[in-house]
Amino acid sequence: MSTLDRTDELVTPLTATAAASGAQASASFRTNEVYSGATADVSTERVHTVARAVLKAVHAVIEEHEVSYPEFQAAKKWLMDVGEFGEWPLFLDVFVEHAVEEVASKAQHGTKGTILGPYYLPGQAQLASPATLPSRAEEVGTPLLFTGRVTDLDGNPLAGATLDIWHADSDGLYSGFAPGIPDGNLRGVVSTDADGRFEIHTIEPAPYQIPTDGPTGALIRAAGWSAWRPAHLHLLVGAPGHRTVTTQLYFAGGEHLENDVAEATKPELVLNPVQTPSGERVAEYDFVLERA
Ligand code: MBD
Ligand code: FE
Repeated sequence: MSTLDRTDELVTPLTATAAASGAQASASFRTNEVYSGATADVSTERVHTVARAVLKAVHAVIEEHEVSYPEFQAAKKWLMDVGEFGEWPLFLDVFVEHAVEEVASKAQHGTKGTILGPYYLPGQAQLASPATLPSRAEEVGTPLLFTGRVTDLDGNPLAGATLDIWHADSDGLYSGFAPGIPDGNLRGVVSTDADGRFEIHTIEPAPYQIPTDGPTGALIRAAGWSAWRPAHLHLLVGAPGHRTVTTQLYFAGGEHLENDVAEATKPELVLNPVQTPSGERVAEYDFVLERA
């Protein structure tokens, strides 16, 4: 495992660093309600059962692979680095959250969910449909019209449903977590019209690469894994009286779709955008919400 120099500058203006985005993601995790459960009251019995099972699994790996003292100490250093770089939200959402989501989704109906990830921020601009997400005057990227309907399980339109949408820019960077991008860029909360329809104008995001200058990137490099997620839109889709769906939508034919490092793709969550004469690509998707 490669060694990381913790004395690297923590924040270089206008350069995205693992430590800076990790600090933002950690602060967001601690303050934003969407991650609540962080304060969940868990019984002694349950902590005993799950924590003991985790430790037993670790012991089994050490025994099976005859992990040595130097390897144990290198792993300890790496775990300390993940904490110091604020990369626990990133690491856990990339490598673990999909398993938790798969358990949760067993009892769910309607549009498939997938992982939330570390880059959600609440309180974005409220926009009526048709809407255009806030973007920079110089925003680069293929124009995208994302459109569709929100209905209940019986196909009845849900007027006043909300799509809380956020996505990376054409460099794969998120506002609020990378320097030099205005707050709220490529984020918004869009309400459906009387027929449950929405129209959202934005640009196509680029694939996302795990930061290469932090401990998560170091592990990925040391293990020879891919550091990429396919391009995606993040969404929280909700309506009064209905369960909010946390999901992501991907792009057919896009890079990394078959080997998402976060294992968060599902065949039902792939958009098939069509080219229009104006140069804008149009992607349609209908959401189905179950009652809360
Ligand atoms: C992302 O953009 C993301 O969506 C997830 C789940 C993890 C890391 C970065
Ligand atoms: Fe993402």
